[in-house]
Amino acid sequence: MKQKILDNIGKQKANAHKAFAVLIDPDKLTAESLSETIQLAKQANVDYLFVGGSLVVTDTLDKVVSTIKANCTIPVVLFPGSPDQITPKADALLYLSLISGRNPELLIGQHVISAPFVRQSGLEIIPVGYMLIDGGTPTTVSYISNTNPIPSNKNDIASCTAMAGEMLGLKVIYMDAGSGAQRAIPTIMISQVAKYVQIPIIVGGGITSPEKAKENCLAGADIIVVGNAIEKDPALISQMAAAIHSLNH
Ligand code: 1GP
Repeated sequence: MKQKILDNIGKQKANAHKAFAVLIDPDKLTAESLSETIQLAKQANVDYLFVGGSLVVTDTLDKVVSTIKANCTIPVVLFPGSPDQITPKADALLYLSLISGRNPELLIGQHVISAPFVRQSGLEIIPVGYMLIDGGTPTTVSYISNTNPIPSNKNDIASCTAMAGEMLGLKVIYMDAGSGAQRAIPTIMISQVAKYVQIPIIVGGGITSPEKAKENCLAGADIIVVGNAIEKDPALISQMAAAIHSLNH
């Protein structure tokens, strides 16, 4: 099975290259705002476009991904809130196991049900240990997943969860405070987790400033994901990208 994007993420980590992913929620975009986001992402050399949301209530996923693919070469990575948010038109799929929670459906159950469909899609599969961290207020993802996030001051729980995920063979850890979180993940927790795992770390949820994005990278995040803040202010794409990429040689 092809592993182009995962290989690239691994190479970027090996070269200490920090990457920026813009999260596109198909429900929150108009045709105009999608086209603006694509243009700004191209200009800012955004590394990845993640597409998905906890709840995709419209049927625009396919169309959004086709539009992105027709207009830029930035890899499109699905970040699905549920197994029906999959389109073979994307480049890869974050195959998420919610390892911070104790809901068997999101650890393995839904994966079993959707396995033939996912395999058939031909998408590159990226096995991800997905860790929800408390962001100060219940987010859509904690409500929908029916799981408790890891408390934001429990660095040891976060580190052990990430370590277990790595030893189970997951290829990436995604630390997420949830979309629109009141508080982003504390830098100290990111650096603790980074100390204990070798695999790449994605960090997202509630990141609203380029400074915070940069701080997270210095703490050990390899890919920063921003969605909400960019929906409110698309100009942040270039500022975030500049802050993150300023750390690359
Ligand atoms: C959510 O990590 C992503 O799953 C991005 O969060 O929308 O708060 O940037 P924001």
